[in-house]
Amino acid sequence: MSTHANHPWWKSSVVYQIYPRSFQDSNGDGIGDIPGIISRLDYLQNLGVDIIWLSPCYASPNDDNGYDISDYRAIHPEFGTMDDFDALLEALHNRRMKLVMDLVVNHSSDEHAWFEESCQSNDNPKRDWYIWRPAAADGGPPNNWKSFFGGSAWKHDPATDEYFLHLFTQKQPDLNWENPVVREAVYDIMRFWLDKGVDGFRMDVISLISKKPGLPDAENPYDVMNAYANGPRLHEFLQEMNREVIQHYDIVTIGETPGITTENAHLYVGTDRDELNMAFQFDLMSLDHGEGKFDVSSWEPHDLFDIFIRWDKALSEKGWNNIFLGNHDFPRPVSRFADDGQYREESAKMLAIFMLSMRGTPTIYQGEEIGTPNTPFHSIDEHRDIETLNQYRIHVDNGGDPAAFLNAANHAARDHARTPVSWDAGAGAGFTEGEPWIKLNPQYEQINVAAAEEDPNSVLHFYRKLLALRKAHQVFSFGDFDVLDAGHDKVLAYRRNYRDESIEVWLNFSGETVACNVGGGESLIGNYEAGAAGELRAWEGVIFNKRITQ
Ligand code: TEU
Ligand code: CA
Repeated sequence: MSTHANHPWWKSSVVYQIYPRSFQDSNGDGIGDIPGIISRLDYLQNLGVDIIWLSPCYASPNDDNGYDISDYRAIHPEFGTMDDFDALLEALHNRRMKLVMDLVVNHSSDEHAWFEESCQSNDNPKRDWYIWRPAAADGGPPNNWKSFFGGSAWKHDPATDEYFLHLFTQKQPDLNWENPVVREAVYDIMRFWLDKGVDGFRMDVISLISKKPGLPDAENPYDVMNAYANGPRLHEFLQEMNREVIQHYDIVTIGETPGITTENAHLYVGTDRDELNMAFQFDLMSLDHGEGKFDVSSWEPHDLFDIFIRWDKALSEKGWNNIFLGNHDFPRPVSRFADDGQYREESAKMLAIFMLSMRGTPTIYQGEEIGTPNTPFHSIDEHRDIETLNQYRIHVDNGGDPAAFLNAANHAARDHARTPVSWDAGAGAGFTEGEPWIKLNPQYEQINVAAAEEDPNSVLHFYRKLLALRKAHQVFSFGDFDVLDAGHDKVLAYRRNYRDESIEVWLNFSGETVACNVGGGESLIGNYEAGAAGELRAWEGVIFNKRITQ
């Protein structure tokens, strides 16, 4: 294995995200859990990933599936015990793998003891831990801010006759980061997990923690990605967090950052900033959004290419990119960006080549490695996500057509990513022996891990080969990224160079054979047998060896 002198470990790592509710159930209650994860560690190790990012597994009333935390130091009993957690961490470390936890501290649950105390009276010691304001002059909410999930961002508390701020659901009150005692409490939580040995944090909506002084009306309150992000004290808080906690551990920090742009991103992840290591961009999320995400608009492949090209330019020299095509908030990449029908396998492999041949740290979301497609939802009752349920109600209350909403949700809903991993063709898809908490992907009898293991040409085996290739050659993680003149607007081509290594990547984002400038040469990996120069077949992806020592 090559060494990576002068590069921190997380730059040459590949992350795999686990959404614990939907990964593997071990006790038949239909809900994924930590013992279930432990039972699949051989699979993850054989896949070739290095870091597991675990979505929240803390105590939570599950209004937003764990992104509403009622005790930051406890494991949700549905997921197991603290002993189970410790066993998971140890089992990962024994495999020389790492564990990144989700840190959700823009808000807590309204069932957190801090908030319960904060509600007790207008002058209790924890009142100032959250953001309380009296009604506006007209008796309504204090300002025009909107929740990310629809409706006002303020909820009235009759007992103390004030409103509290919640940028997400009503059960996710925003913490008041202006209060230094709150910040210290957050740092303590971080130390608690780091002292156990966890290897870093993915920080939920960390771009929202600093609110604009005086909480003025937003110019466009519906532009939630921008209106509430990048507050004036944000970077002061992140630098303080770095000084107080991060710099004392050898960890990775990944910001989830709505409102980040290629212009302001270096403020978060610039090597000279002492804040975070990487950040999730949101351009990819809004790629197909019209008036919001349930208004699906069309896009062209070059819109997608531009996003990755711009982000590489913005960060790769003086920061670092996180490369991803999906997560628990997105529909499935093969359905969204490629073809989940006739060319499902080819196009899923092409997307894998794309993601795993870029500069940056790639993050694979569970199920992507078998090319899992979206799940058709036939009625609102099949949906579980609070975002979809809220927006549906708002849409219908405003006289909108329910069928139109459901159609949009079949493209955009977060539940596509949250249907369980399909492990085998048995009842419960090998995910559960009970009744799953959300419907299974209806194609699980054909598209599942066991079937993919049997088929040497499967998407899964392709991921394994690509991950091994990426690990063997530093050019994948660190090489320059030079976009080539592909000669066709649905083809992306780039050259990667690092020291004495050089590769060329060609990707056809269309279901047609297209004429383009592809040359030829020795292919390191591709989703078809070697082809003719001058053309790429439907969804073809290929990496040429321009100069590599094997
Ligand atoms: O998501 C942040 C975020 O910006 C989301 O609101 C995103 O815009 C939304 O999913 C679009 O549909 C994080 C978590 O990833 C998400 O699961 C949580 O619901 C949210 O924070 C609140 O904690
Ligand atoms: Ca379970």
